[in-house]
Amino acid sequence: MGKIKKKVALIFGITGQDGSYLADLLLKKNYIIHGVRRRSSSANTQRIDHLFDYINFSKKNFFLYYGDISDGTSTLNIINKVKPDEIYNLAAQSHVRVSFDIPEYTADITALGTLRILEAIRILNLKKVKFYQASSSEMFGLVKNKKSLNEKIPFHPRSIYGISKVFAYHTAVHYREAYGIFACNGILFNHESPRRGPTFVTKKIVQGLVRIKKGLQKKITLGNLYAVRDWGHAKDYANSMWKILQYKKADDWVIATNKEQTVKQFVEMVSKKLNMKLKWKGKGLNEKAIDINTGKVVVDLDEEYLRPSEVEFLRGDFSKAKKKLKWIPNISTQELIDEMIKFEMKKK
Ligand code: NAP
Ligand code: G4F
Repeated sequence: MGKIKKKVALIFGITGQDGSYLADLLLKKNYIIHGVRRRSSSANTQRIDHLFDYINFSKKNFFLYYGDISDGTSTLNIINKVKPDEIYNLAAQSHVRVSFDIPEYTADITALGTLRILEAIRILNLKKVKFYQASSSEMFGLVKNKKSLNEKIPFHPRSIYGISKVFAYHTAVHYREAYGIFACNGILFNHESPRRGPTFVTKKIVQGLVRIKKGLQKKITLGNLYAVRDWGHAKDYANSMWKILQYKKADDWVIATNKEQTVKQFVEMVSKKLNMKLKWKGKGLNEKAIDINTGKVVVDLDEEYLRPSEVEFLRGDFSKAKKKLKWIPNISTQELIDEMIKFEMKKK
């Protein structure tokens, strides 16, 4: 009997939150993993450094390349060298607020970067490769009815990030229809973890309140407290990415929990777990939370964190993924918060 050939995955964005969970998962599934990292002046591999405990260098199951999806030639060269079975495009300028400050750069990476990868697949004539595009609930944008959003709801993006993701989404659909490439979109709602970047709201809240509890910080300053999000765990969502590429046909999928919280409710869930009793007072930008035990302001607001246009409501209907992919979220928002708090508590 011949040896079963190991699957080869190429991950753009392996150093990010999702890339690191996906790498964990695929290593457990016995894949050979190739990842693309950007050159940076300080370390950007913290989220994958732990992998070196699992990597078996003699079996050659993990490789990193310097690359950047703004650079079409090197992107094509890496894909040509690796000739993967599966490509996951998780690379992006992924911060919505920042996309208002650097719109042109965001479009170059988040929109055109996807095009560069798909063009490379087409030019190299890689007929069998499966491609995953990290699409986003941010594409829904301005939602008319506050109901759960599924794959049929039209997009109305509210930021250049969202617009770039819509471009990338349609580019993946186009390469599927025009060239027969197995290109899929995972339309993922917000997902968080201890590995979340520090300027996303959940991490900012958990990290900030834990530091206040430890006496290392006085308060956190937020923006819109009333935005509604559907927050899942990145580990569950990485599993959905893999399932999407294992499905018999290329398609587009909403991945969510179908539960909602406001930013303010998230603050309350975290503070409750930390035994901090909060009292809210004031309105608009003057709204504040006071720690009843200390009488000190622990949350205040600043317009710096507001967006010129906001996505007010996101809750996803993942019934298609549940039915066809047999995917469901396993980790609740409370469990997510508990894990994020535990991680921050351990920090010195
Ligand atoms: P993240 O933590 O910000 O990771 C983004 C990754 O992209 C990092 O590895 C980053 O490298 C890399 N990257 C950025 N610019 C690049 C470039 N020019 N060339 C190559 N790589 C580049 O984001 P995430 O939360 O893991 O999200 C993964 C993907 O899913 C992103 O595309 C995001 O837009 C999308 N998404 C995320 C969510 C969510 O809630 N997390 C929801 C829907 C969709 P460095 O480490 O060097 O910065
Ligand atoms: O944590 P956020 O920055 O995430 P946002 O904008 O929803 O984007 C994330 O999820 C998208 C999926 O829907 C991804 F595509 C995207 O890559 C990213 O991962 O903000 C969440 C909400 C927003 O409504 C924001 O206005 O929290 C509100 N918010 C309130 N105060 C804040 C803050 N957001 C941030 N980042 N910082 C604040 O101080």
